[in-house]
Amino acid sequence: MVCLPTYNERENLEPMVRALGEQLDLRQDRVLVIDDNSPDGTGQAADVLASELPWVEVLHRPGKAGLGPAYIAGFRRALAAGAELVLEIDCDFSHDPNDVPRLIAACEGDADLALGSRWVEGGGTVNWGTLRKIVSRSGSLYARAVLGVEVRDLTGGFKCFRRAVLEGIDLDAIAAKGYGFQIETTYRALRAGFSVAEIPITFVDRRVGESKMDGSIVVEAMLQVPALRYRALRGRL
Ligand SMILES: Nc1nc2c(ncn2[C@@H]2O[C@H](COP(=O)(O)OP(=O)(O)OP(=O)(O)O)[C@@H](O)[C@H]2O)c(=O)[nH]1
Ligand SMILES: [Mg+2]
Repeated sequence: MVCLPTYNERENLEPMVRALGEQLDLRQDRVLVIDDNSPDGTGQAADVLASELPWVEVLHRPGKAGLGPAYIAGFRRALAAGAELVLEIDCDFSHDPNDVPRLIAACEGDADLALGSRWVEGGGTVNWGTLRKIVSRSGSLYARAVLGVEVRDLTGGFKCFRRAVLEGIDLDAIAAKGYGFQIETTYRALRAGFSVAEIPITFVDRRVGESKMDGSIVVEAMLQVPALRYRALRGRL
């Protein structure tokens, strides 16, 4: 099950869903659009697609509540539907749908959790300004140092989980909404003893639509990293 969270992605939605369809085994794989009542009508566009394409489902949520809660709702739906692998991917083409099979293959191999990673050999970013690069790289370095883990790209949102990982981490306990959500799911997976593989990807800055990222998401993640470490040291994670 590919979880595709959307907020005002009207222009990107259909090309993204169709591009995913090219990469998936449509006899068994599904795309789940998780829309937070986008004012631009992305949710209705998703319904139209779902009525045409039997492998597309839509989860409508009442309003913008952040990426983390949207993903958790999507994960629950995927688990309830019996999904063996659950993917996360952004709907703005920053994550290349053509890379999906490599993430799936990693989880069909040894990895319990496969991360699309910008900061390993072979990975990188395109069209990113220097500031964005510095924020992202230093964010991952900081989280890595504080948490004491080897993973190089902790903030990315292109991931494939085996269902055991989502069942084995306490989804209800995750409060973070932005990058912190990505850091926390990976950290919890590592703490629970799951194997994490980093698959090199090239991240491309969004072509159309507006960014929903803002400073508060960065601050949330910065504060949350030491809190996570503290909870882990106290044996509460
Ligand atoms: N359902 C839902 N989706 C969201 C929310 N915030 C962001 N998204 C979606 O999550 C994905 C990532 O969000 P982006 O705004 O691209 O965040 P980003 O990649 O950090 O920043 P940019 O690429 O600069 O826009 C996109 O598909 C968004 O539409 C939200 O509150 N709810
Ligand atoms: Mg984006």
